Amino acid sequence: MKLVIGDKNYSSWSMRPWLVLKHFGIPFEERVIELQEADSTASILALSPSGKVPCLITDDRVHVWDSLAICETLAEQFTQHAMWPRDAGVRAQARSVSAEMHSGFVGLRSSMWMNIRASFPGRGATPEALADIARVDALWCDCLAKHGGPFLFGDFSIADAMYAPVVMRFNTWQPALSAVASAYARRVTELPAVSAWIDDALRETHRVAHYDACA
Ligand SMILES: N[C@@H](CCC(=O)N[C@@H](CS)C(=O)NCC(=O)O)C(=O)O
Repeated sequence: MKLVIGDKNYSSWSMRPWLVLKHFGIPFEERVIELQEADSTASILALSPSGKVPCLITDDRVHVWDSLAICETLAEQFTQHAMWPRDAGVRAQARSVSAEMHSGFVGLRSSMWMNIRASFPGRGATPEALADIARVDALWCDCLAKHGGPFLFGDFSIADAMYAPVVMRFNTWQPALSAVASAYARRVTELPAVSAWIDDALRETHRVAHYDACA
């Protein structure tokens, strides 16, 4: 099984299925394509029909693109792992918060992009980003209160993987968060799979100038 991803420093969508594979100990090969270079699109298109990363290529040559579709496919294939909560009602809630992340939070995503190596404290705080951050904070607090932590639905699940890139954004841009949300962000950052992704991002040498600059 091969996972095609972008730079670990910048590619927020790539981080999600990579974490699921790593956290649950599923062996896979990774292929990193450096983003925003002249040949990036052609290199991605050779492996991913959408022209986007991530894309999972399974042994039988099935291509699964889009981070949430990959996570769903992994959950279906590796049922021995509770990638989604086992309880149907809780699973529905976990799917809802994951889908909310997947299709929303445009204000946050556009003003506070993922750049693990960078530190831009207090920047990017547009009204749209702040409204999204307030919703993320409330959603995390609600899940942690209802399910008792340490992760959104108890044990680490796809829902946490979906929000891990948001944690990376918060580490870089450092918006004000509630104590509960800050503690959750710290727990996610310290997870072995997340630490491994961060270490790899710190070692990368490829740079995308416009993501490294903050006006
Ligand atoms: N909804 C998609 C989004 C994928 C996406 O936008 N990936 C970006 C990198 S993080 C990409 O492939 N960019 C390459 C390009 O636009 O050329 C997913 O969840 O996988």
